[in-house]
Amino acid sequence: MYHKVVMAWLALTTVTSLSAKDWQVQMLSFGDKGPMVFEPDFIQAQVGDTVTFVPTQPGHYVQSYVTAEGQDAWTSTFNETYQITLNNEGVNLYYCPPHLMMGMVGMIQVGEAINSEVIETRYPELRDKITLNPERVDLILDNLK
Ligand SMILES: [Cu+2]
Repeated sequence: MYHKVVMAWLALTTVTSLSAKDWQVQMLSFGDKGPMVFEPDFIQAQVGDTVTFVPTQPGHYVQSYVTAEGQDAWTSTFNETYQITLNNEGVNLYYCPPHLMMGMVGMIQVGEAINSEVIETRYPELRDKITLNPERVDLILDNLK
């Protein structure tokens, strides 16, 4: 009996470690951290995972700002459920264009943050456009440290 349980557990963990994960990111006009947010706003993913942006509340879309090397840039349309596949290691920074001013920004790290210098170089230009509570977005970038 014990042997059977262990074998079942081994089979289950093997399947889990081999299968890619789909991360769900909600686009919200009001979330746990305030107005105009992606939830969660930071994901630590692995190569092969997918991310689905879900228009839980209307009026949002998602566009990449900096992508990992080899990762295609992306832009969805308003209120679209949009999925990307993470084929490359590195960090992806993205935002909701109509609400960038309000700090609607998110970040996806895939494996190691091998392009963190590119993110840090390009972030100030994005941050300059955020007028409401840019400190909230700084906290997202702190995940790189
Ligand atoms: Cu938005």
